[in-house]
Amino acid sequence: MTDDVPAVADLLAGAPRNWGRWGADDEVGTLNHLGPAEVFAGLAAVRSGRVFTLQTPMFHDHGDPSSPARSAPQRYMVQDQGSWLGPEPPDLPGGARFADDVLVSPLQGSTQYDALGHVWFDDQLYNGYDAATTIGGLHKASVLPIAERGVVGRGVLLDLAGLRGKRHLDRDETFGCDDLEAAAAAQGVEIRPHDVLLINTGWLEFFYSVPREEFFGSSYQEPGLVYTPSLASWFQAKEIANLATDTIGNEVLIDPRNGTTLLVHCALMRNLGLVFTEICDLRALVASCRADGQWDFLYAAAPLKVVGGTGSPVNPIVVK
Ligand code: UVW
Repeated sequence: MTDDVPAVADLLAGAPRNWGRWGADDEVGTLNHLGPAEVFAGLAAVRSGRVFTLQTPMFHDHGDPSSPARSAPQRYMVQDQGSWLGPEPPDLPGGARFADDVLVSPLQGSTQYDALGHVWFDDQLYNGYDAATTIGGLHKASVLPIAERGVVGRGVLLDLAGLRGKRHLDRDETFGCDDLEAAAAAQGVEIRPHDVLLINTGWLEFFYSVPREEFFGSSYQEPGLVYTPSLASWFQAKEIANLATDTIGNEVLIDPRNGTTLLVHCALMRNLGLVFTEICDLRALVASCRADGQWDFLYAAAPLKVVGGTGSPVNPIVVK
């Protein structure tokens, strides 16, 4: 550990936790807030039936906005018409043909759900699970129970870029729960218990407007939530079921005040069991909400059932 960077454990001493709240075996945390009543709350927010999909396109000409710290997703063809034009065509009698390809990608390589065991400190994951249970795949708090459950509820979009009158927030620009409340008030939307909270920083708008190299720069930083004790208390008291943003980490990755990394993940994901969705392409949804003033909707997402997975690519669906 770098000498002048404080320990996350010290910064979060006494911070709120939801460990044990949903039982000693719980692996889905705040998704426990979602049930039939929340599905109906989401359905009640549907007014026009207009559908939005929130995954960023994979292998877009512009590149993928996934973390430069991870290997880039790859896709390659293993069979196409060229296979039949070559010297050893596949043996497929009758004239039918098919194309196949292979995807190799970090599970965090696109818009994604994080498993609750994705980030930890002090050798303990969410709900007190031993960090040794991550070895060889997450044996506890993997993405599988999240995927098996599915996520459906009322979503609310908070337009932080709009609140600050910017196309996108700046690198290192932070916000907290007071700003979330201010955005909701400015937009005239109510944040209700058990909502799925989506936050627009405009960061993907920025990604697609500049060359990828310029976006990531030599040392990558992004705007986002910054930890304060009141932030953790706010999320716990509001009983937010799922946090989704248009950035890679849902937080300012390196805390500009103390140099720690992933402090919000530790406080909200590890301590509270708050489920994170990252790199959401909110551009079309933001444009629509700004135009019609409707900031709540039905939100649904089905991450992939990856046994032991630390996360899963996902294409969340919003219906307004
Ligand atoms: C890390 O950066 C470790 O994770 P995430 O993809 O959740 O931001």
